[in-house]
Amino acid sequence: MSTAGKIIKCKAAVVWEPKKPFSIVEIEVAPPKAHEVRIKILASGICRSDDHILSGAITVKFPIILGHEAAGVVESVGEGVTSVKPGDKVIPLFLPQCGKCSPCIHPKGNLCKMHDLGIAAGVMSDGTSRFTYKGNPVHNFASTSTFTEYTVVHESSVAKIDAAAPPEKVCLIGCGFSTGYGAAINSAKVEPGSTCAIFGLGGVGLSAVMGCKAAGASRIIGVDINKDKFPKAKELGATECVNPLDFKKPINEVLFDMTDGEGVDYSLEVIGRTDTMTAAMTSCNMNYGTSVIVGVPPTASEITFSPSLIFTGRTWKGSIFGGWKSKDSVPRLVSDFMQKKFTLDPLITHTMPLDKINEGFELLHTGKSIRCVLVF
Ligand code: COD
Ligand code: ZN
Ligand code: ZN
Repeated sequence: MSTAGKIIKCKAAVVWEPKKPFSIVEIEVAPPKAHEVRIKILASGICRSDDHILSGAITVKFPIILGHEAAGVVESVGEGVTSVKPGDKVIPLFLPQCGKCSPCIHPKGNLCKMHDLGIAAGVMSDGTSRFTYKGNPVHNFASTSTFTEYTVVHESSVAKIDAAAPPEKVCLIGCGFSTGYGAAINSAKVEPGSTCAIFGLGGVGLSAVMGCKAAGASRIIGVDINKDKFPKAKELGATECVNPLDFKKPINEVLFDMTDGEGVDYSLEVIGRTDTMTAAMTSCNMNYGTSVIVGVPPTASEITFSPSLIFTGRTWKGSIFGGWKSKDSVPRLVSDFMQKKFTLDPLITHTMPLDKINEGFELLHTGKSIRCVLVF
């Protein structure tokens, strides 16, 4: 029996307030309105950004359904939707691409004005949520909300992908993989023969390592305070790994020592801390080095630094979703994966059902997982 046009009751992981675990409850998911798409989620990865909400580092409105790195199948579409149809395999996009706003039109832009990052309104464009619990609204997250069996997104927040793509793997293209890989290729624009330093070797940092390798870097130095991350980083292309805790001097000085006093050509901060953002910037060559902030900064954080660090020629920039225009690029990245141009398997360390989501976050907290994928 078709569910189109009807309310769907399904299981979801709801967070009621910060620093509290997820509760698995039955929610109601309203049908998609005009230009909206209801998706049956098949797999969703657990990303550090979800944890930033739980810890309170990023502020949102509660109750909320988190999750933004998923793959699924379109269940039904609202009026006027043309880019996807029921049955299509899709990836929800936490960074939309409306195709009409100035960053969407500009060839170098990707931060579509329809995004809900930072602002965290937690509602659809008409100001309401499609989720309710016992009749009371539950907020959505990052235009996606994927820790639920069904979600509703705007048409600009969903991309159709190859029907044969394995959802439990390509879900990582919805955030972690594309963010790290694109930060190296599109944002840093890593060049062949260059030296790179990647600060933070989680799922996003390891994807940045893969991006540096694909771009032809000769030296890729992984930096992490958890040495257990080093073997995988080396498997994926890091030529050396260093633990800042093993040194008395600051890590930027260590990296200068390792590069004959030159500093690295490219550094990427993939942790989300202000101290490591500054350390990464000061680790790159003072004249032609480029440093990219990939990690999500804590809400309302600030950095104080000497302008002379930039005056000498360094470039300090940031990137969201690896600089990719999401709706155009995600299907292409999935095709590249299907053609084995890169691998996702080493990033997926754990797979479990939605019911075990709190265990999945525990693995992230204890540093035991790279990516834990929830399968539905
Ligand atoms: N020095 C060195 N390494 C450190 C330090 C430190 N002081 N502190 C932590 N680390 C290491 C950890 O040991 C860990 O290995 C790594 O840094 C961080 O990895 P994870 O697994 O916690 O995180 P990731 O890789 O899943 O994600 C990190 C980001 C910060 C990039 C994350 O927030 C993210 O996915 N951002 C995506 C960008 C974005 O735009 N998101 C918006 C979606 S809502
Ligand atoms: Zn993410
Ligand atoms: Zn746009």
